[in-house]
Amino acid sequence: MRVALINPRFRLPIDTRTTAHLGLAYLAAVSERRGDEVVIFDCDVEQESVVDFVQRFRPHIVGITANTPQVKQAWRTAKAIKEVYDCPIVLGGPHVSVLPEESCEKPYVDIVARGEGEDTWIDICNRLERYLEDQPEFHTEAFLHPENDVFKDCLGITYKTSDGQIHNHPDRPTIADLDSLPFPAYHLFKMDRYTNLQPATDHVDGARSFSIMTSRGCPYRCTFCSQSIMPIKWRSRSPESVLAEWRHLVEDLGAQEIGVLDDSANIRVKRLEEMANLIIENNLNHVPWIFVNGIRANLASKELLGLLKKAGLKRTAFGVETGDPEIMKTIDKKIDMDTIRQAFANAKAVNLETIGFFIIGLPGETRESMQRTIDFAIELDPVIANFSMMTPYPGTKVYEIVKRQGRFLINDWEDYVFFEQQARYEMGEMTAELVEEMYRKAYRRFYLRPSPIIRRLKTKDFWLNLPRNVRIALNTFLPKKEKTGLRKQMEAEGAI
Ligand code: B12
Ligand code: SF4
Repeated sequence: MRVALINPRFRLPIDTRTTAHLGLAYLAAVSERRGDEVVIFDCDVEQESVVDFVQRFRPHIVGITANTPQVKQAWRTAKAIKEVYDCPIVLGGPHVSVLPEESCEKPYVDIVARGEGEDTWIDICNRLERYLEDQPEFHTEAFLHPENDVFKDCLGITYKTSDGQIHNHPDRPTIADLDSLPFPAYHLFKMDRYTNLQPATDHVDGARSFSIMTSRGCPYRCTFCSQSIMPIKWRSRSPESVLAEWRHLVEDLGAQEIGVLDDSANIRVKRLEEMANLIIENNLNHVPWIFVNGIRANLASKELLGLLKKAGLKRTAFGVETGDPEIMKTIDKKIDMDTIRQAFANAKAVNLETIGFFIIGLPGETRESMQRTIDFAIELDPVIANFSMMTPYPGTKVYEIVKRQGRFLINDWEDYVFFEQQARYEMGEMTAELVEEMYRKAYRRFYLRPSPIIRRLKTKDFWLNLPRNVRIALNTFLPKKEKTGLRKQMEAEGAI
């Protein structure tokens, strides 16, 4: 079959980096293994319109990915396609996994695949192919007719039959053996149109920067995190499987930098040690790599980090979240400040660069607690401090807390991004003004110190991408107008 996998256009208000979508790369790989002709159409880098593409390629099925800020664009994309061309349209990804009915209610969305997608996607494609075997012409309406019952027993989907009924099938078990998955289909991306995900190496173009996932899911349940509600339990690949992909990235694709995207890569320390030893023994440690997401600080001993450094690790991130011990207890991170201090000290002792992820505006915060977060960031002094505006994603505990005790200042999924200066909710004494002030202060206090400025000015990337970097700096440091317009409009609509 001809299969189209689409990343809907969604550029963040800040000038974010553009990278190949690993979820689509996996779906494409399993489709190719099924024998399909696959095109990944990433609207962020394509010049052709998605409608022109679909009319030209005439896919038998279209899959569209959607996180929360992307979902409306996913709907627009689905609508535009359905208006000119009839085929089943399937949505997947973090947002629709949590709110499947919301998308299925749209007349132009047929199926939502929840959670991990590979097996569900192949199951859907197999059923479609069987159906098409004796159909001269395809009509969604006939395909999804309740009498056909094409999706009977198909796990992990929410879908709409042509009588308008929405059916919610049970979750699909997660893939038990991650080693059974093929490598992500990077050959289907126009790699030269991407940037590197999180530059650790000074100036590597996107065509030479790849992502890898060595484990999936996360056993923790932090109150603010979307990952904690994905129906995905923590599983890992064998060190041998990771090594084989690592070799492929370095030797076949010419990777000059690798980003490890795991949510919690160091849950099983022994596995990571074996992985590191294999990378060293196979002389693949000359390519620098980074932990893009936080690794668990409680499992980051000096010995482990030293070994990873030998294996080529250049930088690691830690999810610190807050500098306030009381707030820390409320977010279910299951970590304390001294453990975090020790993890940063361990990383620095073995000469690893560090990133700290911090959140401003968690439920219950005060001016003092947010100040403690800023002070803690300065004390830890990572190379990159990433302050996010607390954004309550649907399904998370924080979302429920705000719904009960606070008031949202956003009612549009497209605003669910966390690097903007606008507060996303208010609660008790935590006003938007206060959170926005502290958010700006965090960036100013952290970055307008001599050491981060000198560090940045010394990079080649800074000078090569000067206009972009100046734009980001201005966006970050200059105060923006408060969203009074939106608030007024929402008040008028009775939304807050
Ligand atoms: C790398 C990453 C990024 C990168 C690159 C994104 C990219 N091009 O893929 C960058 C830094 C750009 C990024 C940005 C953002 N990200 Co991000 N990101 C991630 C991260 C860490 C890994 C993504 C990944 O590759 N996963 C691995 C693949 C295999 O999983 P997947 O993409 O989810 O796909 C699987 C399933 O979801 C499903 N599936 C997905 N799409 C489809 C489509 C179909 C048809 C089907 C059948 C199935 C299916 O099947 C796939 C295979 O199993 C995730 C956390 C995570 N562990 O997933 C957060 C995550 C996806 N990001 C998140 C967020 C919030 C953002 C931002 C909004 C943050 C911001 N700046 O405000 C932006 C949005 C940017 C944008 N333009 O869309 C949230 C999403 C929450 C939500 N409710 O939507 C996550 C879950 C992090 C979290 N813990 O909260 N992100
Ligand atoms: S923040 Fe990190 S540790 Fe917590 S649930 Fe999310 S991925 Fe897991």
